[in-house]
Amino acid sequence: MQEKDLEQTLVLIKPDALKNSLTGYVLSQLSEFHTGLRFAGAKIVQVSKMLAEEHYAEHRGKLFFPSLIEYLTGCVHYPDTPALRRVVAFVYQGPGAIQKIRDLAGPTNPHVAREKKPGCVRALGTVVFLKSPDGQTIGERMDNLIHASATATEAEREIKLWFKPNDIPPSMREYKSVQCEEHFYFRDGRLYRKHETGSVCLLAPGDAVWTSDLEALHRIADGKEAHCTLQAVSAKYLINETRE
Ligand code: 3AN
Repeated sequence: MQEKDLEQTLVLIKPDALKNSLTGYVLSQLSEFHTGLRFAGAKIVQVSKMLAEEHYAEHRGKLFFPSLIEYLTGCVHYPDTPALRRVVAFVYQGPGAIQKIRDLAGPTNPHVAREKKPGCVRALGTVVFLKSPDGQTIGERMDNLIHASATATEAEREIKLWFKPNDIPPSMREYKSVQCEEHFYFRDGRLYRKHETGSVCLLAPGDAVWTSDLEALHRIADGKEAHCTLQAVSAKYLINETRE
């Protein structure tokens, strides 16, 4: 396979799409027949607050951020049925994967999507006004059904955030991974090298790990600044581990 054929992108089918039974529609829009792209990874995820906050880290501090997290974690669309709060995550692979899926998704804002690109997936989304406790409109949240990575740098960050190396067949893995030779545990936002009561094992000897994650874990364990947060490394190992 040629280098350019290996381009990968992350797609999330978000809770509003699941609630409206649009998963099949989205998948058929993105099918290999229409796009020439292939699945390299797929999983059903009950999205933790930690994973949602890392995914949307660039929006931290913005007015709509808390609402965005509530949306991605499924709390908005499934307020009374936590068991149904899910996102379906995919890695798609193939020539021009990032741009092809961005084009099919369409503009971020569903109103703009309907006006500028009728027929795109996000044209079926909606915009929700955010209100202050006294009823004033203070912003908006875009319920736009799918997420698709915007750039190659974002695709790498996002795929490594949602997927472990061995969630992707070795022949389809685009980013470097190695075999871990140590133990790493996580509890209450801290990293441990030995098991502590209540800690979760992130990695054990023999596990496949993204090389960049292992570098970050070493730096964090040594008290140094890393290229990403401990949460960004840990979130994927905690996927579907516990009920939120
Ligand atoms: P896209 O999803 O098209 O890549 P981003 O990454 O800029 O767009 O934004 C991620 C998500 O944050 C969007 N899908 C949307 O739900 C929300 N968002 C972005 N900008 C705004 C905004 N100005 N007001 C409300 N929500 C926003």
